[in-house]
Amino acid sequence: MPAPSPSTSDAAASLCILVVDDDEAVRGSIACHLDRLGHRVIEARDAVWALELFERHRPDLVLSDVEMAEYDGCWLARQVRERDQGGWTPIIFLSALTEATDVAAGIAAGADDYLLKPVHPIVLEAKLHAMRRLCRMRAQLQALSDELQRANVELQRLAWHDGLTGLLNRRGLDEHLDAAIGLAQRSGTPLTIMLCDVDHFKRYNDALGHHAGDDCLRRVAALLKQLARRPMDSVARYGGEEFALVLPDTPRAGARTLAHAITRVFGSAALPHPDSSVAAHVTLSGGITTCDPGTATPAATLLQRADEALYLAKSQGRNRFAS
Ligand code: GH3
Ligand code: MG
Ligand code: MG
Ligand code: MG
Ligand code: MG
Repeated sequence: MPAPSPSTSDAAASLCILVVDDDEAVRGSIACHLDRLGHRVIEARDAVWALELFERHRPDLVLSDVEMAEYDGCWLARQVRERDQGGWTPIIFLSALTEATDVAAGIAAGADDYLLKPVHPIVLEAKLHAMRRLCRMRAQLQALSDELQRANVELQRLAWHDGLTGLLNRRGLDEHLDAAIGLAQRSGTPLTIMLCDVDHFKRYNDALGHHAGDDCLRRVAALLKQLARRPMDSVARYGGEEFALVLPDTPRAGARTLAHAITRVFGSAALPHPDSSVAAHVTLSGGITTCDPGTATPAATLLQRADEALYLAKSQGRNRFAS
């Protein structure tokens, strides 16, 4: 009866197979058979040498004897599994030990299959195909899991960022602010929060339309990003036309300097505003609060203080910062 042939895709690629046996005749005969099937064979007559070859060639599969002088096949399987982290090299034991406990010990050591010697070439070939199929499924699972991980990263980016401006959104700000407060406490440095609100933005929309309003918010976001440009600074879209700046290691004087810079840059960037009571260009009002080193202030309290200061800046005439 002819041997059942495996599917063509299973039979297609040749494998690199590490054959380990202290009996030269057995090893030679297996190697010869695998060679005839078109596989690349590397041979070792003891477990230590096999491990060396494993690390050097990273074979697709290990076919190993169990009983060998000094270190046995179980030792080899354990070493291979330790070095296989994140991957999986199939290991098939070929052994003359027939006790059920020998089989169990071989599998426990890390082997995927355990065949009794002498193994029929057709059985060996069928086992190779089964292992190859498992490896392919494993690779597919790995690819799926990588894709899932990438999708999760993208999902988190979307969940934390604002679609219009690309800045952190409110949820991203909350996460970020908690981390910044913790870091400020641990490092004993002052943390400043600034809330900026576009003045008379409703009138801007009414005069130029919502599309122009969106463009304006993108320009405002880009300018704020340029101004708060230290790697640890972050800028978020807090709400419609409100932005929050989280400025680690920034004392009150540093915050005032940045506030002046913001007012100056918006004056010189001259985003025209056709209907503002403040200036002929887009202006911002801002509220500043600084958390002194060593004080533990919750995020909600800091945001509330910044909001109160912003309200003050608005009531004092806009286009200014208050703290
Ligand atoms: P104030 O100087 O007191 O801040 O006045 P204001 O008009 O800026 O404030 P108000 O809260 O009355 O109006 C905010 C406006 O911002 C109204 C709203 O339509 C607009 N807005 C909020 N989000 C967006 C957005 O994503 N795109 C556009 N184009 N407009 C937005
Ligand atoms: Mg042996
Ligand atoms: Mg507002
Ligand atoms: Mg406003
Ligand atoms: Mg308002």
